[in-house]
Amino acid sequence: MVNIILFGPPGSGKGTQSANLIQKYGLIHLSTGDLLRSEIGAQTPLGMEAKKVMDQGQLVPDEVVIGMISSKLDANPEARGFIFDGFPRTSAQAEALDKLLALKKTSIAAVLSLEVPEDELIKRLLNRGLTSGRSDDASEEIVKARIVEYHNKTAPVADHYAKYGKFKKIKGNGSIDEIFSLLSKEIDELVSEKV
Ligand code: B4P
Repeated sequence: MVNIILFGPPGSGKGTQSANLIQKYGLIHLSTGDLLRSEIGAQTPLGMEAKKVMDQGQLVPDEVVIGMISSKLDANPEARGFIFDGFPRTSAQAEALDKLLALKKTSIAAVLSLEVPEDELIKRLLNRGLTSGRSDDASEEIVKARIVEYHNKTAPVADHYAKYGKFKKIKGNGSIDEIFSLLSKEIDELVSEKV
């Protein structure tokens, strides 16, 4: 199994690149953002609670997202591996993920972190907000709050995996194809180590 965390601030391209990587490597895409938006779309109680938090640019409580990931892992016992997109976003989530994977006798192979300057992140998210209907992309104030939340709560996840030599920075600014090639080069090495 090859399990990869695609890491980086809001708007760094995690979702964009995941969509292409799962096609190439036959991995399963687990995006907590997509899972939460589907709960919001279905107007479930979980979705309605999550929306209030997301609309302020804040993170949804750990137990909610950990529960969602745990059931998705259980639902895919035959997977060749997973791309985790937008998860883990806190140290508690990282510890929970390590434990869940250990129970399945596997682990994270690498954390690939998309590095993008802040002005570019803001530009991308506001631009997406013009067409996506996503309320968390609707104003510069919310977008900036999400970036602050990232620095406060998510950046420590990098240290958690750097301790094990699993953290790698990838240039996230450039064409989508160029960044895809950089990520593929890293994943090719991980896949060849497993064979
Ligand atoms: P997410 O859905 O994870 O999304 P994101 O951080 O906004 O974006 P991503 O990095 O995937 O960027 P994308 O490819 O879309 O999170 C949304 C919210 O959900 C969070 O703020 C939080 O409230 C909640 N949440 C999710 N997971 C959670 C967790 N684990 N714990 C707690 N709360 C959680 O790209 C963005 C834009 O840039 C797109 O328009 C794209 O087309 C464009 N783009 C991408 N690559 C580009 C490139 N190379 N050049 C130019 N534009 C590019």
